[in-house]
Amino acid sequence: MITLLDYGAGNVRSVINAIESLGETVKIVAGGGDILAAEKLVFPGVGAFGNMMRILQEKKFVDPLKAYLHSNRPFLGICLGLQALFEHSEEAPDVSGLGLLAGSVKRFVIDLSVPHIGWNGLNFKQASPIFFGLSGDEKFYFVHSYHVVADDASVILTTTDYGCEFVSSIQKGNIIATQFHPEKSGRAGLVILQNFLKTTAEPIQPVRSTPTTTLAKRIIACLDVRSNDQDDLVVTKGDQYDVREGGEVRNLGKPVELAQRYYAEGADEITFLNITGFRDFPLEDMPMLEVLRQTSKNVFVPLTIGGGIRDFTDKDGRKYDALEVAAEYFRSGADKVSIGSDAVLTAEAYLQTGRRTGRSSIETISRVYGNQAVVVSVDPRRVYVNSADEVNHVVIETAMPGPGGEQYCWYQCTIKGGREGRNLDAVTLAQVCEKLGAGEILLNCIDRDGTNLGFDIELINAVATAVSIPVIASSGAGRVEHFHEVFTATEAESALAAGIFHRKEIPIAEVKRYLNGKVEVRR
Ligand code: 1PR
Repeated sequence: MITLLDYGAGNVRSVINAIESLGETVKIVAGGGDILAAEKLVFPGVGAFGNMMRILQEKKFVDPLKAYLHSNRPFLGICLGLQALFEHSEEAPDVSGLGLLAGSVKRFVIDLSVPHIGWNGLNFKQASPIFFGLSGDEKFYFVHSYHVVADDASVILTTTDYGCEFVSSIQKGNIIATQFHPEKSGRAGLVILQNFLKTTAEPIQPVRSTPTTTLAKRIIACLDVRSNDQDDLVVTKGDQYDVREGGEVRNLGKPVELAQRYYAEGADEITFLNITGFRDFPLEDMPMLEVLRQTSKNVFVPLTIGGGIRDFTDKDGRKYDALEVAAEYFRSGADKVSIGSDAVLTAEAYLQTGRRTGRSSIETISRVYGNQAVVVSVDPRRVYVNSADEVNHVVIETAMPGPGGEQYCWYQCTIKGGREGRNLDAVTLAQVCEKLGAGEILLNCIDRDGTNLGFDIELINAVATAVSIPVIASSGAGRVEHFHEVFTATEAESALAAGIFHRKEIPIAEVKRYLNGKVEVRR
């Protein structure tokens, strides 16, 4: 029996699912007594350090947790569950950590995108039973803006390189904690969890074949989901966002089955977009939540869900806010939520007043769940102009002139799945959303969507160079070379595709085979 400390923020479902998939049962902590009585405790921390410590205090978990840790019984901390073991964090300077280990938690000060999101490797500093069965070259899923700085080097199990060398796991006696998420790290992550659960594994110190670790470029499979005319929830796919063919919604398969297929084929991440979320309300659209619950049972890579994340009043007049919608998605197995239309409206309001309200979906969700949990999905369309100063937007000079020979264009944001164009450009939207707390930009392109013509490199460069958070390039992938182009001609951290995977034109493994040796990928 594994005892799991869930303090109510973020996705603990995937930790439970991963442990259960290894044949163990999980008991969730209901009170401090459960912590004191635990034989093996897992603490998956998600979100923001200050919020986590505040909730642990409120629930009176801090003293039992300290007592458990000092008893040296088996403990596995994950992500913030590692950071909590230290004395302080720059993320919340007035809040104390558990103080089991001397040292603090610092924000990355590097020239690369922050948060550090994606699959990276481990430099092994010591032997540990949790490494039993690893070759040393595996990659694990990270998502964080802060990292621990341990005063006592003897507790450091592994480090990882990302603009600097940082501590990615520690061990002190039976206390183990990782900055990465074993439950989201595919087979390699399950090996680590299994070693922790059975505690009979031999300590080993794997050796990497390269001197430093490198963050992999991610290949993301995207599933646009909606109900068809027969009311079945299906994966669909548009051509420039038009998902109907001969009047019918294209049906490319069942969401849970397709997600499982992509996991097995090596997808680094899976994104579900509830594309009619702008008119349906997710909390009344329960099938989408069920899709997440089912998928997260045996898909152990990060899951992002988008569609309908906004404040909403139902037909009985009950008000829901975006944070409640996001909370339900996280509880159902999502690791990140993606906000589309509401981000555009929020940015417009911010630009008009110059003030944050603190109440927007981006702000409220990032405050509780951390910036890394908030993706902004942008649906821009090219608008050609004759000169750079013709409009009051970020305009680029384009190598692909418009129908009238126009040499310039800007990228107009849309809402409601491309149905409504707004007076806001994609570069400004991305910058405002970063300022408000978004942790990642999912950059679609209506002109390229479903065309197989390749990613819009000009758009991606315009946005990726304007923000310091990671950008996911999306729309238009048609050949393996397109992935190589987007990773070498832009700073995009990941590339998302839909049609070529759904139609089985190019399997994910073939994309990775082609990139291998040219661009760092997870194999
Ligand atoms: O506005 O917060 O409710 O979110 C709605 C979400 O649904 C947004 O993220 C929006 O991008 C998405 N969406 C709405 N309508 C459509 C549509 O297609 N009619 N899909 C839609 C967007 C775009 C991609 C697609 C890539 C790759 N899908 O994510 O998967 O373009 O396709 P490709 O590789 O086949 O070219 P809200």
